[in-house]
Amino acid sequence: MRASLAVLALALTAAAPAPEQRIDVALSSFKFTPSTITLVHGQAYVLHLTSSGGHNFAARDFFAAATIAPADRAKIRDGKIELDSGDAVDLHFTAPRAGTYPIKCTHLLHASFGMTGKFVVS
Ligand SMILES: [Cu+2]
Repeated sequence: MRASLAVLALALTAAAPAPEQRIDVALSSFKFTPSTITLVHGQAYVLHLTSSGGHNFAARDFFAAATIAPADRAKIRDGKIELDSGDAVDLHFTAPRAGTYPIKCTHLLHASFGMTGKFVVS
């Protein structure tokens, strides 16, 4: 019994993921700060979004490719996370394959006013 517990403890240790890194992104009229988010494939992150207005964080290709924590999947609707002024949303995920994935706010004209960004995964 003691030996099997030791094996279990070793297995849990080996499976432990790298520490999660936090990324803060502020949504405001009309920008994402920062607008470029650099990630490393396979690394775990928590994306902390805050908004000072009614905006969304639309990143359909990224959300489809990344591994989103099951408890956070319902925060994404139709490839977007909607935020009202004062909202804060945390999204836990593991970065997908290398590439560049666009981000925008899909509210009327917000992207044309400059509310765009991108994930760059290496
Ligand atoms: Cu917006």
